[in-house]
Amino acid sequence: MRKVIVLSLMYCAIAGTAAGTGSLAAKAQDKLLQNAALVLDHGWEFRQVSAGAQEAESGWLPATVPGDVHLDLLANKKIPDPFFRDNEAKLQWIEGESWEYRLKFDASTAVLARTNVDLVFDGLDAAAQVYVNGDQVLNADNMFRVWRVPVKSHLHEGQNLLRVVFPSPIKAAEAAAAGDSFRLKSKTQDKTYIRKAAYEYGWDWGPKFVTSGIWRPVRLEAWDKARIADFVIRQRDVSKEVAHLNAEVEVEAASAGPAKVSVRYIDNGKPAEIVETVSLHAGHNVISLPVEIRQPKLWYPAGYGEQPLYEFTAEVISGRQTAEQLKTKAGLRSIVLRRELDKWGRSFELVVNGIPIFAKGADVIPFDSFPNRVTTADYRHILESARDANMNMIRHWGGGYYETDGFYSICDELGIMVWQDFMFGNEWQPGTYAFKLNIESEAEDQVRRLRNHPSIVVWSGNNETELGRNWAPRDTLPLDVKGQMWEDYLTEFSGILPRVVARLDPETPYWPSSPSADYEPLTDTYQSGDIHDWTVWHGRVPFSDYEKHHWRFVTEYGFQSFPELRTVEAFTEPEDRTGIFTPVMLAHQKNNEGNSIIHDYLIRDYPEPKDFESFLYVSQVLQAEGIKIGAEHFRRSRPETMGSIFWQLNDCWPVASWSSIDYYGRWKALQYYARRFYAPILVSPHVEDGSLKVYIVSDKTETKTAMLKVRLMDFDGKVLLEDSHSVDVTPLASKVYLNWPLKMLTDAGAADTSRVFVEAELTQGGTEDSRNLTYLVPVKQIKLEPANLKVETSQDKGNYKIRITSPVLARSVYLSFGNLDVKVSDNYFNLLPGETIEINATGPTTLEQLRANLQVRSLTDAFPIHDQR
Ligand code: BMA
Repeated sequence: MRKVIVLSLMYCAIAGTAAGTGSLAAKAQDKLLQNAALVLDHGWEFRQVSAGAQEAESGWLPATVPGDVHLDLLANKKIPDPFFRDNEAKLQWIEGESWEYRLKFDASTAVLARTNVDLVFDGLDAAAQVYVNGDQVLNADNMFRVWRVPVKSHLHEGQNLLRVVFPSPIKAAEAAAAGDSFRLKSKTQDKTYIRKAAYEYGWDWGPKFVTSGIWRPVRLEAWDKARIADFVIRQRDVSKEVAHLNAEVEVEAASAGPAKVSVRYIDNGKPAEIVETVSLHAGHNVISLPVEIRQPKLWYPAGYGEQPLYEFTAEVISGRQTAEQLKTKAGLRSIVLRRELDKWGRSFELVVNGIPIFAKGADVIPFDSFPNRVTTADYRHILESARDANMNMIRHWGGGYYETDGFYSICDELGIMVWQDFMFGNEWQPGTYAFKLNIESEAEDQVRRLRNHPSIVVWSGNNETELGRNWAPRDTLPLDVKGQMWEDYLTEFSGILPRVVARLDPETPYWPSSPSADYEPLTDTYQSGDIHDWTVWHGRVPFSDYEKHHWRFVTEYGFQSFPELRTVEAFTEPEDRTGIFTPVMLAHQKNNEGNSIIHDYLIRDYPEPKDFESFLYVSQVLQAEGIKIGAEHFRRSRPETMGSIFWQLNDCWPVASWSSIDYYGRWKALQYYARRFYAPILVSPHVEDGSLKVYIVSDKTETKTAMLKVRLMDFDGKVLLEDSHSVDVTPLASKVYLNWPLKMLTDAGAADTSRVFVEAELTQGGTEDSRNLTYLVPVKQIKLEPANLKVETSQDKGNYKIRITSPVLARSVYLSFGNLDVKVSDNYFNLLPGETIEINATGPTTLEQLRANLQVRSLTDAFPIHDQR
């Protein structure tokens, strides 16, 4: 969000010599007086540090900054593709080595003429020593901090040498941990002593690549009297009528003196400016300018309104010089995490601009094991996919890294709310004083950087550290040790972090951990806080068990599937694809027994798939159908439950995992299902208490008049029972709009309940809001007929139309296109008996190619003939 006005020093130098060109020269002179940044992103080299070779001029290879050592080795063809087959295991040596990066750069007279020159690293991963012309200027130990070091006295005219030495991260962590003798008692892991993305050490969906590198931009910043250290729009009180804001400009001044601070913005189409003359003291100054905007255009989560952003520009003028300008954007909204005692315990709901929002979404993990190859287009694709699947929230999970500004800017633009974990994933954290200071600085850096993003609606302390407080190896520790650990935990996650949030971003709620009940007791009758429901998958219970609980807010629940064949082909050889238990398929499954769990659940509901590709397909249907049960139950349970965030949206490499979109951005069945089960108005037929009840769940803020049609049908399309009536759908609520006792269904001719289904459909003015099917028997007992799909393709200008029809009910119809990049308007959908569905397809293909590659199958096609039901 924050943008430093970056002046190219090159430009200053050239323009400065253009004397006599009138206003250009004057302008250039002006700019020379402004603060300037020299971005150090070209000309880097790296090498492995080998014993005794420190001084040698050998082994240097070109490097990319920002980047990391794995990507540099790959670019220099020193290692094979880390994601192919089982290459991960062959690349573990890299983390045991030390690496060195260097840059020779010219410091121009213009830079050296400035009073202050700072070397700024936006991120070093992680343990690193930095040298300028041989002098050590920094010893870094936290990937998530911004490091600013005054270096003027170390620079000289002409060529300078910047060196960054990364000791082996494993050895550096061991050395850092050695300073804390308590770790032996508390069994705290060495790796936690260096602040580094936890997933680099491997996760139950991710490979282990513990890397090193200058992973965020680095630059020299030159300034004289003052620089703007930070600029934030504090939202004291925001309503539809008026927004009372404070524009806070933080100024670092080299010396005391007067200055003019101004803030400009556009108010209802008209430019507005607030100016204040202040006397700065040497050091850190906070200047707070009150701003009032009448009838503000508020920022809303997706589905509730627009996402307008106001741009503000801060300027500091000292003497006759403009020292610096900084721009920021703000989305004006009020946000409350409402926690009130109610009949179920204590509520947990996000209220944005006065509207209680049911949070619909998924957890987000890092987009790659090597963050620097993630592009803005990648972020956009995944986040737009979330928006397109009717999500309004993601939880940005704590085992990775704080994302780039670009990522959060896209969330701002799309109205995707972010539950932002601080980056602490599962492991117990050290309790030393030095560690506490370190994480306080980290939290300050990150909250400052991200607080202007309206999308961030919750800061949360960590992922599952509180939950795991008594997990092995901590379960057997002596009580006094546990007591000390708990004190340290509370200091960190209910002391340091919330204090930083309260100081720097008090308008955004803080939550101590995910999951947590904020230390309240939980009983069968008293529910409070958020939950990770892993009874399904880790607990191996059936999907229907989701319906046993009425949680307040679910921040994780999930089930794995395999990615589609094309993705599997990208990391395998043909011999790896003979089954899901080959060594390479197992190398791309990181959860213990994960492939067996998928298989076990699959055969509870379906016959054994007939081949490898069918297995991949059925695994996706299994996952999607399972999560649908949870998601619809949670939505039906509003207002008791106010959030459904499933685990997980994306992948960091090609793998069998809980994701709904694979590493290559390909939607799995779950993502298509999510678009339906997260529809703004959901119709959800459900068999309970001896009845078929049809719920309608509405996220709309107004009553909607719609047509509800419910039909009991057999698989050949014979309608046994039908009801169709107009309903006024209550806003922001879940209610039953039709109730058929099951006896009514059997009386209507549903004698063989394994061959019938109920279709519920909600339309407004003929347009479908939601359509949903349910069955009267468990999945295993459903007796489908082979579908014999009829497919026709045609061309319509640049697009293709695919018309599919089936005489009988066809479940989870799946269109695939071999290696063609074809986008479809829908996939994994149900086709009613006799119905024709037209799918739009786009992509770089001819009609002939499309026809040759298109495969359309439905569930029964995945099983051997004798098992098709
Ligand atoms: C929870 C998450 C992740 C994990 C997932 C699946 O523990 O917070 O750590 O990947 O479940 O096991």
